[in-house]
Amino acid sequence: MIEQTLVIIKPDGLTRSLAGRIIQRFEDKQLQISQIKKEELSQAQLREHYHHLIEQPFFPKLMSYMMEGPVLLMVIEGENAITRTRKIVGVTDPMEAEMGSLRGDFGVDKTRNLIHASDSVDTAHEEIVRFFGE
Ligand code: YYY
Ligand code: MG
Repeated sequence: MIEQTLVIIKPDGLTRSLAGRIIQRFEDKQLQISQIKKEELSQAQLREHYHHLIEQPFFPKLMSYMMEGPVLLMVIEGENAITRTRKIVGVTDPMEAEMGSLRGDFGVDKTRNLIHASDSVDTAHEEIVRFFGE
């Protein structure tokens, strides 16, 4: 099934000039960019996006990381895009992520893990609407 998913290249992905290589990985696997924009996320947007994590001890660290600078927001589209994008990105902790995945190759630690990708059909829809509108 053709799906859309939301990907965010986190601030260090841009300051480290990794955007081109990250996008290449998606394109290599026949996933296409359907929308893209560079933006600084506000505290309010981030609290909404990470609402399920607000009570976590790492939440303040996550917020300051995500506000270090602008991010690149993308809607990625293709066959089974949600699952395939998560696979290309790798698991949350870069130490656990497979080599060859983006987090495995470029992630720093559990917070500085470079990329966000939606985790289900429902969250993908919710997150695309949140950042790009209907
Ligand atoms: O979906 P994914 O990004 O792989 O992980 P989540 O469990 O949804 O957590 C979202 C986000 O929170 C994660 O990408 C970094 C941050 N985080 C953290 O800073 N420290 C942790 N121990 C766990 C998650
Ligand atoms: Mg998640």
